[in-house]
This record gives sequence, C-alpha cells and structure tokens, in this order.
Amino acid sequence: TIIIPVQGTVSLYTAPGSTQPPPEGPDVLYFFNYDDLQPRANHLLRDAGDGLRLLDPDHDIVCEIISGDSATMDLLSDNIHDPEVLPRTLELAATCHVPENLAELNNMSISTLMNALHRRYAEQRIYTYVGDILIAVNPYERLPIYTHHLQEQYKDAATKDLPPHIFAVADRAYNAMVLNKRDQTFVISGESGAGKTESTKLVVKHIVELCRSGNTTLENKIKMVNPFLEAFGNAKTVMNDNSSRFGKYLELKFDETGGVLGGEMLHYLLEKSRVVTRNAGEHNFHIFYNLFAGAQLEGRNDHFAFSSPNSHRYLAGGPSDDEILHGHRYTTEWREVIESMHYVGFASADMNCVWDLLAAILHLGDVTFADIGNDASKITSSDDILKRVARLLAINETNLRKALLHVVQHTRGETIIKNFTDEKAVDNRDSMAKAIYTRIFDWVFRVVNELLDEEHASGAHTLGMLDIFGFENFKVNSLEQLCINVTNEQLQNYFNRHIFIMEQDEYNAEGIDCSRIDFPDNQPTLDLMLQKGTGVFGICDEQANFPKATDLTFTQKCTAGLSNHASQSYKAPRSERDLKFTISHYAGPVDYTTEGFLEKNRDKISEDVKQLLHNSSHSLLAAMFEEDPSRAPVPGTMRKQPTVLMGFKRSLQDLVKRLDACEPHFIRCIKPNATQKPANWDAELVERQLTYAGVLETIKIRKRFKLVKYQFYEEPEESPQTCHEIAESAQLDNFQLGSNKIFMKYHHAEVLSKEASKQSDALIFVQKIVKGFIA
Ligand code: AD9
Ligand code: MG
Repeated sequence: TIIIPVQGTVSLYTAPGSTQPPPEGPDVLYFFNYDDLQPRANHLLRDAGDGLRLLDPDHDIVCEIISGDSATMDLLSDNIHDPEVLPRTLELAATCHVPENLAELNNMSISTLMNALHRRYAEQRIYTYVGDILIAVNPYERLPIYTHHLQEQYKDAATKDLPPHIFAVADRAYNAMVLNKRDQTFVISGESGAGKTESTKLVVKHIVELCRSGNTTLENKIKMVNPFLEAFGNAKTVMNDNSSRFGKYLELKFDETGGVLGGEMLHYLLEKSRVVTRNAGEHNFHIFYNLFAGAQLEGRNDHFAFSSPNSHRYLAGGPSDDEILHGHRYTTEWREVIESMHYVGFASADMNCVWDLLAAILHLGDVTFADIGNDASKITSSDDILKRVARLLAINETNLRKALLHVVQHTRGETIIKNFTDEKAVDNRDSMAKAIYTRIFDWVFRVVNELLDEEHASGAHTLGMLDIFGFENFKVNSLEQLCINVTNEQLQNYFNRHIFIMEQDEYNAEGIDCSRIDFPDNQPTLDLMLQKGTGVFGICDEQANFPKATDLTFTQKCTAGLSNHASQSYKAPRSERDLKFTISHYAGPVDYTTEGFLEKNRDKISEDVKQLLHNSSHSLLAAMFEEDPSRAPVPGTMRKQPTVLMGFKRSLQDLVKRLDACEPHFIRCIKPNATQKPANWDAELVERQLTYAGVLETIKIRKRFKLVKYQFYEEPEESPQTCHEIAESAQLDNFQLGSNKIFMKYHHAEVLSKEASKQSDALIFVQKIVKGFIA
C-alpha cells in the first residue's frame, strides 16, 4: 500500500442514480500531498473535468474527476465500498506519463512502442494516436468514457487539447466533411475480436450526436439497426463471443450544413454455412437462441412446435437449454431485437413471418435420409417434422417431400427425375436451409435501406463506416475464412497505399527530400489471390464451372500454378493428394482445407427448391425467392453462372472504389489478449499485431510532414510566397515548401484548420438560420 501524506483534499461523491447509499455525514475526505504527485499532478489535473476516471482493477472502484485545481479534486463515484483503494488508484493513474501521440516519441522501437501502449493500457487509456491514426486497444470491459458529458467535450475540440478518443476522430471526420466538402470514410481494422464492431457503433453514436439537426427519428433509427443486425449476422466463435459473420459498410448522406438525410447499408458475404454446421465450441447465429427464449417468454412454443433447443441438429453443441431458456441474456436480446426492429419500422406481420421461417429452418435440419439403393434415398425422420416445415414455410407438404428427394430436369424436350443419394439429399436439405437464411438476411438489409432512406433525398456529402469481419485463423479454415482474410488483406493494402505509397509519391513529385520508408507490402499476396484467371479465386471459379473438376483437381491446379508465385505466399500441401494449402497472409500463415471449396463456390440450390419456396403462400417468402433477372443465366448462351468468389471479388472492388473516393480516417483495433478478459496484456499477441499492421513504420512516416489543403474565404494570391507567409504568421516552426504544396507537421495542420473552422462555423451558423427562415 502506498502511504500518501496529508495535504490537500479530495472529495468523493456518489453518482446520481447510484444504487450505493451515499456515505453518512460529511463527504468522505481523502488527503494527500499534491506536491508529491508533481509533476504528475499537472497531468492529472489537465484531464480534470474531461471525465477521466480512476479505476483500480482489483478493487473495482471507478471515479470520475469532476473538477479540480492545484489543491482539491472532486471525484464522482457510484461505487464507494472500498474507499481505501483511492489513494492507491490515484498513484496508479499518475505513475507514468506517456505522450498521447506516439508520433511525438523519439527513437521509436518496437519495445518503446510496446511499453508506451502497455502503460497506457494499464491506466485504461485505451486510445492513442499515431499522427492522425487512432490505435484502440480493446478493454474488454465497459469504461465510463462514452458518456454524453464527454461527447459534449469532444465536440469541435482540437484533437491535441483532449486525450485521444474515438469521438475525436469522428468529430474530425464530420468537420472535414462539412468544411472541406469532401466525402469521408472510417476504415476500422483489426483481427477478430479486436473491437471493430464496438468502435463502429461508437463512431455512429458520436456522428449522430454531432449532426442532431431535428430529424431525431432518423438519427435514432440509424443507431437502432445494430441490435437486430447483430442478432442475425453475429455469432460466437472461438475468437470472439460476438463475432461479425458478415461485412458491412454504412454510408450516411448529409446536406450542406451537416444534417443527416438518410443512410445506405451494404453487406458482404454472410457466412451462411454457420446455419447448418460449425467448428467445435462455436454457436449458430444469435437470433436462433433469441427466438427460443422469445417463444418461451411469449408462450409460443406450440406455434413453433419447439421442444428443447439442443434437440435440433442445427443448434446442438451450442449454449445449454437452460442457458437459452432460463438465462437472462437471450431473453433480453430477444426484447431488444423486437424493439429495435419495430423502432426502425419493420411491420409486425413481416417479423412474425421471419420467425416462422427461422423455426422452419430448425425443423428442416431434423429431416433425415437413408439410402435405398439405385442412387436414391428416402426420408427416415417422422412425418410430423415434414408437416411442421411445410406449415411454417406455408408450402405444400408433398412438393416439399419431392424437392427433398429429387430434382426434375428438363433437357431437350425430355423430363428426367434425378434422385438424390442420401448424401446428396443431406446437402440439398442444408442448401435449402442456408438459402432461406441468406434471403432473410438480404431482405432485412433491403428493408433497412428503404427505411433509412425514405425520402430518397440526394445528399451533398457522405460519411462511410466500414466494419468487416476481422482476420481469423481457426483449426479448420474453409472458403469463408479465405474470403474474410482476403477482405482484410485488401484493407491492409488500402491502408498501405494511403499511408505509405501515396504520401511518398507525393513527396517525390514535389521534390521534397526524404529517404524512403519501407513497409510490409502485401500487394503480391493480394495478386496471388485475385489476379485475373490465374489467382486462387480465378482457379476456383474456373474449376467450379468445369463439371469434372473436384476439390482435389482444384488444389492441384493451385499448386501447379502458384507454388512459384512471385509473392512466395503459397505453400503447397505435403502430399499432392492432400486437400490443403497454406497462404502467408499479411497477418500470418493460414492453413486452408480445400474440401468443399468447389461446392461452396458454386453455391447452387436446386431449381425445384427455389420454385417450391417461391410458391409459398407467405408472400414474404415467395418474394424472397423471386428470381433476380440480372442474375439468371440467359437460356441458350454459354454465359457461366457467377460463382461466389467472383461475386465477392466484384463487391470487394466496388468497396475499394467507394473508399478511394473518400478521405479516410484510420482506426486500428488491437486485441490485448486471446481470453477476452479485462486487464490482461499478452505482449506476444500485441507485438504481432503491431508488427504486421506496420505501426512502427506508420510512426516513422507520421513524424514527417502532413499535406494540408485549406480553404480560405478570402482569396489570397496562390503563390509559395503566400503559403510561406501564412505558415510563418501561424508560428509554425517546421515546414517545407514544395513546388506546388506546403508540407508541415500534422499538428500544425490542425492549428491551421482550427483557425479555418472558426470562420466556417460562423458561416454554417448563418446558413442554418437562413435555412430556418426559408423553411
Ligand atoms: V470480429 O472481426 O467481428 O470477430 P470485432 O468486431 O473486431 O471482431 P468486437 O467489436 O465484436 O470485435 O469486440 C469484441 C468484444 O470486445 C465486444 O463484444 C466487447 O465485449 C469488447 N469490446 C470491444 N471494444 C470495446 C470497447 N470500446 N469497450 C468495451 C469492448 N468493450
Ligand atoms: Mg465485428
């Protein structure tokens, strides 16, 4: 225990609304010597009022500094049961002062970087800047740093005046959009469980706060889509209890003055195989468990014909029945799903139809088959199951039975019934379940997009937020992991291009003398995957369209074509009969099991199943299986059916194009440990992430000059002389003039843009008033 001498006072108050009784008598007083804390006291006091909280992880005490000067300090706490810990906590928080911007550190090495981040993490300062890039270390616990009070503080504040925060990044992007009239985007990266989804939600929260312009319903709707999107698209994996199994890009539209007009949400490649199968220790999508809890809660077990969750094949091996039915979690989530869907504007009838479809998927999974010779099979499960499926899907039971056992083919005027072997019947059944789920998911997004953009207003500018599935490496990795990891590879490439390549090219073009900073370039690995025709994607596409091809011929083709690829990132399997290969991704090598690759890439469901579902008397289901004419193969032509990987490659290219049209704001999420627990620093794990993300190289380049494009409302003559004068009058101590541009330290850019924004604020204010008059 640290003994702190008596001098100065600290008052501790209970928070309003706290369940803890306030202390008896006068305020609890703590005495300590401020001089003793010098020079750290400055550091503490500078944060006073910003909501800096002091926390001792062992004693669970949380205080917020609400005011303070050189002798007193007022702390707000809702947990005063162990007051002795406070002095110790103060000491803990004050023990080290690490700059909030690592680009200010000299002689940076990986160990100084690790030290700095570790010390900040120990103080629960999870945010740190590297120049204009934000590093966010996942705290794995709720920190009181996202309060409304704090949001107010970060509004329009200069980045360097407040501790690093994700709100500051959101604020900067929003202001850049309004002031510079350019589309902005948040590129949030990190491996699975690093905190991308949580960070995205915080960005949305702050942006909505910044643009509160009166359209409160729309603003709230934007925040409310998350609970149900996560229920449908997230699941527990071994790396993250709430892992996103799809990628999403939210684009918000704004008017000239920064008022939000609407939103669009794109989604990428849901991991649909999870509906029917998962690796050990993983769960199905949350929504299935939520539905069970909801049915129990609302007395609808009979309607869904539910008994126990784990009796269904598609749910077996997940949470226990007791957890699902009697635990708090899934019921609460169910309520949130219903509430948020209602709020955003989903119709009750549609929602009820979706619950029927989800229940039908679970019963469908319980249909079993047995071989009856002659490459045909029969259904061995009870008729009741089939009846339930037919009832819940509102389809004809006889036709369902047929579609589960065979497919009718029409070739050259002949009609042939092609029976399924039992193995094929199982695949067909699972494909049907996956197809229904995917189409529900697509439908949810379609409705969200209609509801977020009811006015179809054309916006002046956009803010984009990318939240993808993070890099992952499981015991068994399949086509889904390949797509997930290639997306991350592509994003890293985007980062490299912006931070290193474009910036250094600009120095060169402007004749600024700088030695080149090397960075881990992953372009060759990306080429290995995506290069036209001959990359892994291309080979898989070609093989999926070749009837005689198998997973083995695919693997062998990859090995033959890519073993000597320039990237050196392809590693062939040990034996040429193995269904395996290894790719050295930017974030580490991953072994892929190629079994099932071709089938997953073809992703076909039988025409009979499609027709069956299209004929449902649930009009919603029928509409979900309406054939999209743009996707259907044109009869009589040789045009191939687009494969999953080709479609995915196209949407990846589209995404990059969108990002390229914006000014990016990078947020790097770091996972401090693999146990998903607070206050646990796994140095090896962190170092690996910092290294592959190129953080050290980023620090080097961010110590350099930052390109500034500023707009002035006066029009000084555009000359190097003017630039020089402006820079000098702003008392910038270190800048360089190129032939066309001025290069300066990034914090100087902020000094200038703050000046500019003072003027623009006045302008926006006037615009708003004028707008109000006209309206
Ligand atoms: V994945 O690629 O979708 O598997 P993410 O999205 O990177 O992954 P996520 O945001 O889901 O990770 O974070 C994982 C968990 O970390 C969350 O469920 C929270 O429990 C925890 N987390 C992340 N960020 C924060 C935070 N700022 N504050 C508190 C956090 N907890
Ligand atoms: Mg996520």
